[in-house]
Amino acid sequence: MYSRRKLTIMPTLQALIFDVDGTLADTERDGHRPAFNHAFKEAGLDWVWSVQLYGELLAVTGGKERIRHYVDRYCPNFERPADFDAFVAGLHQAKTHYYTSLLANGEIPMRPGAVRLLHEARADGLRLAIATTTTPANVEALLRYSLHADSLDWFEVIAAGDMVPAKKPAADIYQYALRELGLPASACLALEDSRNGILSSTAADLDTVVAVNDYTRGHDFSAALLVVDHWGEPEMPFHVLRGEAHGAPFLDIGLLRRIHADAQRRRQQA
Ligand code: XBP
Ligand code: MG
Repeated sequence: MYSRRKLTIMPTLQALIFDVDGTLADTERDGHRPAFNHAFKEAGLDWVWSVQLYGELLAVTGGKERIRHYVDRYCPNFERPADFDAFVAGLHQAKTHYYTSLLANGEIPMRPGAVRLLHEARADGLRLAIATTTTPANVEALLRYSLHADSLDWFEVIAAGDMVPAKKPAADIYQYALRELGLPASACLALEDSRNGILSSTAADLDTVVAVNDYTRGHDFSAALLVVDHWGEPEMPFHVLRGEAHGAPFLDIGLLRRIHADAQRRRQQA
């Protein structure tokens, strides 16, 4: 009598879905934050978001939502204009203008290992997507000026900002990216930098690896497969903060494929 072992097909890794802010580039402290302050000053407002205050405000994703939260929480006596939504949208539009100018001046570099990883993923035939809370204009400017003039074409899907009703930590933006890719979550990995980000990716049932930054180092990443201080370069090895990197000095496609396969195996054995 032979035993009928359940033949289980292990899903292979087919796509990487990248977050943008904090993941591809360290954009918040020296990019988005000064752009917000520039827009506030130009509007004649005495609002100044310090490095520390901005760290607290980052708990709210989305620039427009963050401005509203700031007014609600810190400006109880602010006399709101009649059309407050239009006022917020106007501030955010000005901020986006300043932010994309910073990018065009080459002031926001990609994070260590991010460019190498993207080139390796393309060479390996992995499909690429983006799932971010920031605006499509900001994504396009970052890719064009900090990555490569043609790099918008590297990503099959750029899921960004108001394309979905609910921003991170809701799953919407990752679910949108998966639908557009036409792939199950089991065939993908998400790369993130923040608690809101991993809450969003895991709510979409995506296995996730994380590179922390100064604002997110203390966040709860217990759901991550691997947490590192940056994606690493041969001449600048990363430090593993959580999970198993099997001795690798930096994140590459081989390590991502191994991490993905191990996670799928664990899921099937559960
Ligand atoms: C980070 C965000 C964004 C940026 C600001 O996005 O929450 O809101 O802080 O950009 P992610 P906008 O980590 O998902 O890339 O002002 O364009 O929202
Ligand atoms: Mg992020």
